[in-house]
Amino acid sequence: MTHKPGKFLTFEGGEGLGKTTNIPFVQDYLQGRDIRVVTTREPGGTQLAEKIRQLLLDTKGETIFEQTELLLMFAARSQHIQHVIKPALAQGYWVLCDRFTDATYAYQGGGRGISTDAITWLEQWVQGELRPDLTLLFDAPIEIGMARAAQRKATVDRFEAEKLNFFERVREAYLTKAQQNPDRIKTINAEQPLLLVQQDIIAVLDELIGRLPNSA
Ligand code: T5A
Repeated sequence: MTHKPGKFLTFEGGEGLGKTTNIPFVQDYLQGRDIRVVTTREPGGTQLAEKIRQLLLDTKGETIFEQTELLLMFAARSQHIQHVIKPALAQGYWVLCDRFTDATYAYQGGGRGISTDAITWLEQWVQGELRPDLTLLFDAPIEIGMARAAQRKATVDRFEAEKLNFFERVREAYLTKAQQNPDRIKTINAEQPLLLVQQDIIAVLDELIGRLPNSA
C-alpha cells in the first residue's frame, strides 16, 4: 500500500521556552484531525543517538571541542534520519521533532561561532534533500526561558551552563534564520501565557493543513 508522504515539523528556540510543553499539544491537535503522528527529539531519537545526547549534555569529563560537538550533533542526526524520520515520513506519519538543524545553526553557528559554510556542508551531506516542512520557533527574551527552566529542574546540562551572551547569540541566529526562511519558520511569541501561545500554534497548523491537497 502506498502512503501520502508525511510532513516534517520541527520545534525550535532557546532554553525553556516551551517546545517540550507544546509538542504533546500539537500531537493531540493533529491526531484530532486524523493525522498520524510520531514525536521525537534531537540530539537523540534512536538508541545510539540518545547515547550521543548523553555525551553532549554531560557536564563532567574532558572538554568537548566545538568541532567535535558539531560532528556529534550530525552523527546523532544521521542515525535519527535513517532509522526514524525518513521511515516515518515514507509511511505517511507526521514527524514532530524537538529541535533539528536550525538548532545547529543557532547553537554551534551563532553560539560557538562555527562557520555557516561548514554547517551547510554537513547539512547537505547528512540530510540530502530532507528539510522541515514547518518550523515553530519559540522566541522570548532569554531571561524568561532561563527562569522557567530553572523552576522546572535543579541541575543544568552542558549547554544550560553557558553564559548569557552565548544565549543572546543563539537567539540572534535563530531570528536571522527565521527572517531568511519566512515561509517555513513561524515565530511564536513564547512570552505570552500558554493559552495564547497555543492559539498562535493552532493558527499556524491550520494554515498548513489548509494548504494540503484534499484538505477541504
Ligand atoms: N543542541 C541541540 C545543540 O546545541 N545543537 C543541535 O543541533 C541540537 C539539536 C538539548 C540541548 O542541545 C542543544 C540545545 C540544547 O541546549 P533540549 O533538551 O531540547 O536540547 O533542551 P532545552 O531547550 O533545554 O529543553 P527544555 O526542555 O529546557 O526547554 P523547552 O522544551 O523549550 O521548555 P519546556 O516546554 O520544558 O518549558 C519550560 C518550563 O516553562 C513552562 C513549562 O511548564 C516548563 O515548566 N512554560 C511556560 N510557563 C509560562 N508560560 C508559557 N507560555 C510557558 N511555556 C512553557
